[in-house]
Amino acid sequence: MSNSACAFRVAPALAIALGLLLFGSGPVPAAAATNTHTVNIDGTRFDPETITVKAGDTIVWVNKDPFPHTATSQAGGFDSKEIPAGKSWRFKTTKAGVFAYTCTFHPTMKATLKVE
Ligand SMILES: [Cu+2]
Repeated sequence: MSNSACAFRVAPALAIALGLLLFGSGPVPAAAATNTHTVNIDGTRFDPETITVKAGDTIVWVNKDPFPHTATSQAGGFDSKEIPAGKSWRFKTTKAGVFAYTCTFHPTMKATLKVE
């Protein structure tokens, strides 16, 4: 076997290795123009209690408790209605503002959504 024949066998493996290296360390592809943010509902609390997003972003409230909750802005803006245990509800923001919200079942649950 000549050296050149050997090189032909090695080259594809090198190319694959290089490709994996580039793929693994390359920049993460740009996210979609709008972002999605998660608010967990866990232990009868919103987590995080304050979240700041850009208008057009989507918020997903994930109810991790074994009983229902709501995410309700009583001043207007949004109302999830009942989010059953283990379910989630998403809301796409449209306009800037500061929205205090609560759970209608548990008035001690208070949180704030800030839309910039
Ligand atoms: Cu609740």
